[in-house]
Amino acid sequence: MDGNDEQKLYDADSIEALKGLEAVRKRPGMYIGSTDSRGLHHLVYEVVDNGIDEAMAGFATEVSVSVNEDGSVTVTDDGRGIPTGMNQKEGKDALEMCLTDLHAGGKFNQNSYKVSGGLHGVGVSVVNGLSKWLVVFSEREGKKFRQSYKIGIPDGPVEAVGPSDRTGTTITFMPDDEIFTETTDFDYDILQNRFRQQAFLNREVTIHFEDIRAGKSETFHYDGGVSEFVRFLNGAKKAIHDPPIAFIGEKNGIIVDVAMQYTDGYNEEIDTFVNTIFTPDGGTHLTGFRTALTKTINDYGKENGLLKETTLDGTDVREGLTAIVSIKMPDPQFEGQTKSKLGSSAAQGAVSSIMNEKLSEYLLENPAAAAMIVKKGILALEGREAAKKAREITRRKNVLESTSLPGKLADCSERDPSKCELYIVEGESAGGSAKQGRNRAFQAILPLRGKILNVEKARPDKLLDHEEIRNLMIAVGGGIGKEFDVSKIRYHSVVIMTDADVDGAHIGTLLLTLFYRQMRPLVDSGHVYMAMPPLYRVAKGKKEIYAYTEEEMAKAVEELGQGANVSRYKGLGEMNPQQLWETTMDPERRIMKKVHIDDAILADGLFSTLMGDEVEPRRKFIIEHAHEVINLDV
Ligand code: 0RA
Repeated sequence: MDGNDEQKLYDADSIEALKGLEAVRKRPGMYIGSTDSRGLHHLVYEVVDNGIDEAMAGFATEVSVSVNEDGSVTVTDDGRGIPTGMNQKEGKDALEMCLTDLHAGGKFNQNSYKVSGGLHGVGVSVVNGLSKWLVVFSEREGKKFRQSYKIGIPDGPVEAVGPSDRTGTTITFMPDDEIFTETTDFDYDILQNRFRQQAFLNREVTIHFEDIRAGKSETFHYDGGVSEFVRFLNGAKKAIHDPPIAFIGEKNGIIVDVAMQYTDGYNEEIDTFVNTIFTPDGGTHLTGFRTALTKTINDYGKENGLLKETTLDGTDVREGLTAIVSIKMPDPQFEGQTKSKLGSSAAQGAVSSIMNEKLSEYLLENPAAAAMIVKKGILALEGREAAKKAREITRRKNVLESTSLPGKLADCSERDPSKCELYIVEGESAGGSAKQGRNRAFQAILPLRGKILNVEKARPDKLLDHEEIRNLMIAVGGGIGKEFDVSKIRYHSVVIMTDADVDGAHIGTLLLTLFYRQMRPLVDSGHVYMAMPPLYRVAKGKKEIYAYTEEEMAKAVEELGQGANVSRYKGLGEMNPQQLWETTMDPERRIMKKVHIDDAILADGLFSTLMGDEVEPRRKFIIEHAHEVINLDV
């Protein structure tokens, strides 16, 4: 092969690479999920995950991330550095291949617990293709190498730019605003949550995070790993034993890292991960954990005379349990449309066998905690049986009363749920206005008297003792708790309408807690909304303008000119039925925000913190964090 041939080969490969990145730019969603804020943040995760892969493989300990003044992001790790030097087969520098060939990363890097599958592990080349510009430095073999790119295309060859006495990789990229048309702003809280979680899951790594623009920085490192993760999730909940039960083991090349802690509450939260990827739909590792948990606790109870005739079922032994199951395995297989469920059958056996062995060991060595756990399971079983009886009674009653709707509900005449809206209104007087102002064809009104029960603190079998909860359940129509069936709901829009004050916010949170804990699919399928009443009425003569923000108010004052009169609405009750319809309920004019819970892990902790016993964390959380978990889309 002479020089010319080599040049041709190089060009041919460059064209191949170009085609690959063109595909990425044409259909970015295929590679990073979406091009909204979520997709934007995936770029950072992708680069950081590469550094964490190096840490998992034992070559790196530190990953530093910085959001720079100009909005670009720099990620540095102290791993081996991306290989450099001409790749004979491809006729191209290995570093360039890694950053421009769609699937090059995996070809070289044989780390067996690599993050792969799901949306991650697509490779830094995808980030490169979606960046206006990117600069990479690789330090290894005593030298520092550099290459830069524009929308994934090299500005020039890989160059040695100086000596180096360390190894590692540094990548700086600027997301392309022609791809990320919605936003290119990185959110401190979103990134912080992700890095904290990665640090919990990889106890060997330290993640430094700095946002120059936000003027904030933080370092995440947890020697306790998933055990500290569980403590963090339990937040303000009361644990019945501390430290969490934690163990790590290995079987058939699968590393199983588990931590669990029982609280005095009733919620079960088991979050599972494979190679640090969250698997929201569980899968084989979760099944292995659950079966082993049920078996081990029952065996212990029987052998130690704590359980006589009865056998606890899975829900009994999981009541009040918070757990993290994090496994690391080569080449995990994911299932389901969103690839959010682990399918690899080897994981089930590995998790259950390590659980069986280590959990029985723990129970034998900690008889006091073991007795409490078994006792808690027995209480759950008793509660479950009592609830079953109560349901049977309710069912029988319902047959007699032909499932009558609550008297306070002013229902709509339309019967097709997809066209129906239920307004849950704070206060009897606003409820009255809403009843008069609504379009009774498709809008139903349920007024609430005062505050509803905080379901976070109530026994599940006692919920239906509360009239307001019963009314809400019957009105919405899908049932409650584990039996909730979203296909049976009577309204496809459930709208929370409260005053724009502290009490209103509290009632809103109580309702969201009820929906999140007891009617979760209602929230997940996007049926829950917050009504947004105007904050001001600006009037002059016969003209009036409703303003929903301070800015709108200022604009309206300007528009109406001298003599404009501004009144601030303090509550829904200040509006007459006509005004309530025009400003807040008329589909043509109203503003409603859809409630969606972005990150189930965080939301769970948030609700516990918000609705638990301790006041201080609640106050702090409401002020600092509420906006980041409960995302409201207009
Ligand atoms: C390919 C092969 C090797 C390491 C890497 C890629 C690597 C990629 C990235 C991306 C960010 N940080 C990274 N660190 C390493 C192995 C190289 C060897 O065997 O020395």
